[in-house]
Amino acid sequence: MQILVLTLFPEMFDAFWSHGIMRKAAEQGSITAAALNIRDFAMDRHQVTDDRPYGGGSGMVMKPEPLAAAIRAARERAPAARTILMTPQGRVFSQAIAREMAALPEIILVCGRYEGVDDRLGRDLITDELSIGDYVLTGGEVAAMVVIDAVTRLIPGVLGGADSAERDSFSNGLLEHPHYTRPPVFEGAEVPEVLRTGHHRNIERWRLTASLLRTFVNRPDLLRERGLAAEEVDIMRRWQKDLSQLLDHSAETPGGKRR
Ligand code: 9D3
Repeated sequence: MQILVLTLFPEMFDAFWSHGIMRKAAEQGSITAAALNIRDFAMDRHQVTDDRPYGGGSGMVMKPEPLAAAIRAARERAPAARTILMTPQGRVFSQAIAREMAALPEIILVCGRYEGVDDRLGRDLITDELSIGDYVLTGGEVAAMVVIDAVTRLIPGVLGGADSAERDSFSNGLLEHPHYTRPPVFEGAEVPEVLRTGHHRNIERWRLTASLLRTFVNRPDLLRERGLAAEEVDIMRRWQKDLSQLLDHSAETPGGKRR
């Protein structure tokens, strides 16, 4: 996949391209990636990229001409690319969108700064708009890195294990179970006994239980969306029964520390 980023801060991507998964993906030829400076496409002497908003108001707006020239130059290098504007107004990025994007041969990501880009740019130069969530960033660069990271690790051959990308959180719709490594006791906290038994069936059951409970407590929205398989219903009924017993017993015989 060819990835082109249009930004006023291309240096922000230098470290991003040269480490970890991005570096590996580039070295093995799974991606080629570059950040182009929008300012280089401004035609005036001072290479101005922003201007005051029509209608007044605080803040500045990105001028359309440098952005349009930058997008057209990027499209010459990547003619089949979708051109995706990173903006708080976009569709919210998700693992499902990452999967779709991982199948594309080329993408152009446009990073806004200031209050945003001149809206007339959207008419035919922008094919898609993406947000990464409901919080305020100072520009599209960090959001573009989030998208590129999530997409690149899904490109076949980029991650070590054949199925490791799709085995973790979100691929089965549950949060991950806890992980442990040595030492067996860390600052008084022990690794759960069952993980040291080598009893694979029990370990799988423990992990599924931990995943279900974590998801139930932290992300009940994910569980409602996904529903439960038969074995998962069994596990949750077991917990429902234990909790009911505790509550019934406490109603009859109140205990615990008074507050
Ligand atoms: C402070 C300005 N805001 C008015 C209340 C509007 C605003 C303009 C520009 C808010 C954020 C930005 C810059 N953000 C992005 O370019 C951006 C973004 C984000 O802020 N959140 C989530 N996803 C994205 S993608 C691009």
